[in-house]
Amino acid sequence: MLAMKNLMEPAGTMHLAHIHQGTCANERSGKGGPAEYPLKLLTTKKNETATSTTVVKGVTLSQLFSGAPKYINVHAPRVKAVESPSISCADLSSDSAATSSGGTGSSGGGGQDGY
Ligand SMILES: [Cu+2]
Repeated sequence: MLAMKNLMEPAGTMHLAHIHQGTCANERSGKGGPAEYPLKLLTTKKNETATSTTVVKGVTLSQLFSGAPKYINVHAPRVKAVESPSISCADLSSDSAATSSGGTGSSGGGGQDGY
């Protein structure tokens, strides 16, 4: 689940959000990686928050938090049919995972990742 707050904009504003390849540092320098997994649109509510819950298919939580770097990117409101700039970014790394410590191997089997 993705939660945003203090969005200074009218209620009903919609934001695209994706999991991208790369890091937030890449994104800030204008070299963000391509979107890898789309997340549900975020729509701002009257209290300036927005949340969305997306089930990302075909990948486990541990796979998202390991391997090649990825980051969650929330975009500014879309103006045209192009990707708008990032307004919020969070790196997905094993350091930030709320899961228990573990090895780096991923066996491809069905994990028991908590969510
Ligand atoms: Cu994106």
